[in-house]
Amino acid sequence: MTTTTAKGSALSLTDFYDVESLYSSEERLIQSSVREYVRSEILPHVGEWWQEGFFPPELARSFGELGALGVTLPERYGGAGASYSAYGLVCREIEYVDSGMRSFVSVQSSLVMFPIHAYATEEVKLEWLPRLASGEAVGCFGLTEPDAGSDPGAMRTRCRKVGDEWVINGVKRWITSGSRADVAVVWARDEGSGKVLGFVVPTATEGFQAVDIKTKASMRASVTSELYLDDVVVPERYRLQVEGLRGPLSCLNQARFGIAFGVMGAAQACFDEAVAYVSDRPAFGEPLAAKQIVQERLADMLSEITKGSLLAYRLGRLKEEGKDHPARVSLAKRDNCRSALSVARAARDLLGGNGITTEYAAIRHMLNLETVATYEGTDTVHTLVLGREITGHNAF
Ligand code: TGC
Ligand code: FAD
Repeated sequence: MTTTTAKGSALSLTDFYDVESLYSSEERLIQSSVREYVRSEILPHVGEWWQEGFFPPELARSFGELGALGVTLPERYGGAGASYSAYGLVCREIEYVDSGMRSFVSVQSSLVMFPIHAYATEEVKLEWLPRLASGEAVGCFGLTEPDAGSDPGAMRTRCRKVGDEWVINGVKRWITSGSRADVAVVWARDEGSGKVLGFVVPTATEGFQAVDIKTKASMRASVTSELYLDDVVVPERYRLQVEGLRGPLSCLNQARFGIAFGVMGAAQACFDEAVAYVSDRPAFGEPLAAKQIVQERLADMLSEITKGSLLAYRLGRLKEEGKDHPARVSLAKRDNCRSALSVARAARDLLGGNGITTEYAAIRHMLNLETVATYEGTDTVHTLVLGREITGHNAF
């Protein structure tokens, strides 16, 4: 991996604007320990896992031991009690390796541990959070349905209260870690009040079934499933203390934040690979790196990564100050996904024919990033969130 420019200046090609120096020593320590682990233990194998469509189950515990699950949660629940920026940096380091690996961590931390921490009773927090933090238990988040993705308010999954229990019926689609999960956070509309409610659902509950989606050409090293809930009964204590769409959307805010950091890791991996490749690859009597248009493309890639890293840094500090307005998160999620996709596509192209093989990382990242640009709110959804913020008109 290139760390300084070939011209020999002190500038780093992995941190051109010295953004890392803006983080605290604790944040950088967390970042470097995750970097070391994922690059030595996961990177050498991830291409093969992706090809096979496989997420090794033991990685859950490895991420737990690394402290990568529930980074921002208090230590009494098994978290690391670290900053949001530290969580962002963890996402960046993991996504350098593969977006599917980061997805696992995002879902566990932002979409399962966050709502349990924010909205469950103390008893339920103590029951699930330490196990989720260690990776002993895996979680999934069921919001999207076959006919309700961008518009989660159109969900058909229903819940109804019977005595001290809730009965849930419905289908959820595109659920990361679904068939691996021990616990699912499921969102359903109450037949009584008409409000969207959230539940902690142990997946061993009768009537719960998860079936994997096997035809993905993206995120292949990640498990994605359909969930079927057929008269699933959970006790009242497993209902989350939040009502309405703001419940699930508050979780998405956390995960989108991690994505804004994470995708810059995938982009950096593609850039590193492209720089190394064009430096050696001969064309018309000299290395590709000596060609003007190749240099322009590398300069564009470096600009995108530098701007996206600065955006993520600022978003982290805003979040720590409690100023992470959803529209700010939308801007960073949308823009950094666009940047990362453009970098990955350029890297893929600069690698020529080799760029379409999984012996190199570019096409794997490029295909994964198609999912990242789609989930957690499509590019268009975030455009319309920003448009609504700018104009006051709801154009959904
Ligand atoms: P709208 O009227 O705008 O809002 C309903 C209520 O929610 C509140 N709210 C938010 N709260 C927290 N964070 C946000 N980002 C929020 N956005 C809105 C809002 O204040 C309101 O609260 P209240 O108390 O006044 O009722 O709702 P809408 O029906 O118009 O929808 C808005 C829209 C389209 C932006 C939203 O539905 C949306 O974001 N759609 C995209 C759905 C999406 O992102 N799904 C992701 C599923 S999970 C996933 O993809 C995981 S991938 C795995 C991984 O992360 O790796
Ligand atoms: P649709 O909403 O049908 O969108 C289709 C197209 O229409 C898009 O281009 C969209 O931008 C556009 N569109 C939608 N509304 C408008 C509009 N108003 N104006 C103009 N254009 C519009 N969900 C979960 O709940 N949990 C998970 O763990 C999870 N993991 C996922 C993992 C993977 C690999 C994938 C692919 C998805 C995952 N999702 C998950 C679902 C994901 O969040 C949805 O796919 C996403 O929100 C888009 O919904 P949709 O697929 O139904 O597309």
